[in-house]
Amino acid sequence: MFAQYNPAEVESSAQAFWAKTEAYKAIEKPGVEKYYCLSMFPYPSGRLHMGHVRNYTISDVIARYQRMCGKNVLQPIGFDAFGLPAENAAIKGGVAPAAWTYANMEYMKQQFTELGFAYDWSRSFATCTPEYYRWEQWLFTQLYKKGLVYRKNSVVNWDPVDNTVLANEQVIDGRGWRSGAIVEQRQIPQWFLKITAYADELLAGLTTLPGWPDAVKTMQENWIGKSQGLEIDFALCNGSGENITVYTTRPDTLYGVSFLSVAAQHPLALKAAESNAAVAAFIAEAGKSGVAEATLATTEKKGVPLGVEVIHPLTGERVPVWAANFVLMGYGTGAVMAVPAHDQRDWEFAGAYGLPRPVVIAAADGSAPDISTLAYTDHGALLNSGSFSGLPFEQAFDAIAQALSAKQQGRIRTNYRLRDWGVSRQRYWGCPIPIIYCKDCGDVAVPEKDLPVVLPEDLKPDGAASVLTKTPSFYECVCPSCGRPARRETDTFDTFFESSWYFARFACPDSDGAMLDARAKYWLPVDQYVGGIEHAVLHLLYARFFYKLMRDAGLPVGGDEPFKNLLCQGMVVSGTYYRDHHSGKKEWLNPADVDVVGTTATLRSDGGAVQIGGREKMSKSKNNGVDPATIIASHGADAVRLFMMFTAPPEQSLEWSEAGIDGAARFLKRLWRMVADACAFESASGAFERIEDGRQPRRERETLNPASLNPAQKVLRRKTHQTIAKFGDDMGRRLQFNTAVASAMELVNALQKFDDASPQGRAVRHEALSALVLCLAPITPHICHTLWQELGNSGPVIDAVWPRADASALTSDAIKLVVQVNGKLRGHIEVAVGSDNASVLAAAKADANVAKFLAGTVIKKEIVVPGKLVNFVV
Ligand code: ANZ
Ligand code: ZN
Repeated sequence: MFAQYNPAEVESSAQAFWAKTEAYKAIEKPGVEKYYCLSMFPYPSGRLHMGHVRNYTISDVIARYQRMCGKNVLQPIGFDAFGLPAENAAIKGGVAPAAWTYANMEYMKQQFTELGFAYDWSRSFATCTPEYYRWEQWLFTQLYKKGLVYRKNSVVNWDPVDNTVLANEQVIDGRGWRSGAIVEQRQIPQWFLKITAYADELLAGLTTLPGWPDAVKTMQENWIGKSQGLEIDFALCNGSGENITVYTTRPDTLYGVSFLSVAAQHPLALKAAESNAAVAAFIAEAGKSGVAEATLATTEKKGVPLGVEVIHPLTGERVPVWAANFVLMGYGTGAVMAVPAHDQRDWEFAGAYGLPRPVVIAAADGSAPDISTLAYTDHGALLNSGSFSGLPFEQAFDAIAQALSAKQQGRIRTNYRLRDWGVSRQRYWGCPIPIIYCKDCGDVAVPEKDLPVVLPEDLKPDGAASVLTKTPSFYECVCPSCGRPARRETDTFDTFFESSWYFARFACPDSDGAMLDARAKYWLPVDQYVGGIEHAVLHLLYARFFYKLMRDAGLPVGGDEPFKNLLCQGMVVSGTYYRDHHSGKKEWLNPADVDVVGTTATLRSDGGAVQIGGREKMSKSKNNGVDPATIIASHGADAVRLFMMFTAPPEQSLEWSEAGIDGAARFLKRLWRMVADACAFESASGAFERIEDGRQPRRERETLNPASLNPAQKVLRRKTHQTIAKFGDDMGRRLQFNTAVASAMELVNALQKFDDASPQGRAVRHEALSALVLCLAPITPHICHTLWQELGNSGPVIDAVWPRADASALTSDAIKLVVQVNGKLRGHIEVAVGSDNASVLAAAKADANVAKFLAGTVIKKEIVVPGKLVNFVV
């Protein structure tokens, strides 16, 4: 049994044991502290990639550590199973999306098992099952009743050839991915969730999350984008008594207004277009290009005068109104007071159309700032602003707000950049939106007793328009209110819907009387969430929003926030290799097929040279992905896991390297050998008999007696307890697993040098090996499962108690000495205080580097300066 380390054998036997004993099945235990550890669940694309492996290994290590610390751990996994790839596969290959999805899930489940992840599979589900999505339909109908759901027209990408709406990723260079037709922007009615009603709470909640990375909180804060400003009314000069209301965060610049700009879709622009061809043309052009907020700052500023004027509320001057391409209809009031001297966009616009740029804010030294090359956008004392001149920003803000409010031409307003969440998708493979359209009753939510609205799984999408719109058996229905024939909504939910609450459902996946039951109260919130930074905004914001919606629907969630601690792991990157193709394109070669020596790389198959590119995130486009399945087969899952945890701190990017994986495998082999040798030794020395037939050997060992240890034994024991302390801190508090592993490697090195067969020496070694196996168990669970048994323990290592450092062993009575050869520094050693000269000299000679310099020489003199140094004269 205890021959060579054979990862495949060790791993499959540990996995079989865990499966047989349902080792990771989580059961609610009132009174026992729970720990809910979760990774972002995968889309069932078919195969795991290294990014997945890293993500899931990190949370698995945390879950296993917490379990050994005595917590009642839940670590579930499932599949985010709706979405476009399944539909595309169905269009291409003629496979039903459901069949494709389930087959992929099976394969991925197998991969998860091979990696040894401690999942409670009894709680697993795919989000495409009616048992799951019925509850999000139910929540939607509740929100509909509360007025938190509404329908309005909104812009989509429209493919005029395929007659279908396209997702952003299906628009390539402005054309439909299948038809190649130029994509149009179309307004169609869509459903929205009023996330803006929760904007303030979503913002305030961020301050209650000390366990989240600051970067993520900042991104959410910016996305919500709260701003304090003023709405100001400018009266139209046409004597109609109408106003244009603008929103500004800089009322202090009011005297610098030289025109107003409104969005192309602003009612005033639309009205002007009726009698003004230039305005009409401008609106048509703006409609085609569509305004993405991200590109607003950089696009060329364009506009057209509307031929309308307004009156400045404080100076009474006439100000012209323009339509401008950088003003969004959906933000503020869709109208802006332009201050070209102090806003860069207005500065550019004024430059393009020859409009004045009056300066009204002073530079820091009180003089007028130079605005000849750029707008001056800092705050400062007011200039040329009537009675407000000289006031600093805050006072000017308040004074102007007051002056306008007295005239009933202005009011303070808070604005959010956050938009309501458009949840309609014109796609087949998603959760049906539970609404029925009745000619007589209007929009009717599907009553609870009729839920779920089941998505037919056997339809064949063809890429043109959602197949649901061509399936009368789906959309023909009866109005729940009046009983007359009606039509069902054929749009489905954005797939962010499913991922916004799956973590809560894991607490009670089989609850069929309610979306969540009392078990949710026990497990929620998630104690540790692990996932990619690409989800820092949308997924995490929607999940936080849903949590509050569920809370307000009276469901038993714990607290106000779903994820107590968040860890965003870094990317897995690897080298890229290519050859220049005659076509001018690069042919990317997989790193697994390339040999690299120094700075030259050759393709293994033909021996020819290849170019070395940069290190980049593993991706299909650069063909630099390494398939986890191959590496597990060649090195074992434990080596992959160890590599992932050792090579970099979790939030930094991790560079894939063959040498790194080899190193991890070598370390495990060494650990195995060391335990094997220790056990074999004890067997040979008669401490216990080794029984090969699998019965537990009798393992008697002298108990460790700390008081009786000699200096060298004390040093090793101290190292053992330092390692335990380091692991506890790194795994529990810092989540820096790489430094923990480094300390395990040091302990292995120290053990290798420890040559002491005395009974207490063996006891100290045994303690060190046991500590190593316990500490590494969360990271390399398979090998530790076997080694723990070999060390003579009866229960499985997953149920062992996390070791605690013995404080008395930590107090150092060891000191560091410098070792010299002929007066030159050659090494450092650590010895116990009070060690005699003989043992100090022995330790010095045993140091590898010192030994190198002593090899083949004759030592003429040995000098020991107690507490300081050793010098060999040769
Ligand atoms: C005058 C002004 C002077 C402005 C100045 C800025 C600097 P946040 O902070 O993001 O809320 N704005 C208002 N509505 C807009 C819209 N629909 N589309 C494009 N821009 C809009 O930004 C508020 C500022 O963005 C407002 O303050 C307004 O320009 C502009 F020296 O008003 B400001
Ligand atoms: Zn009706």
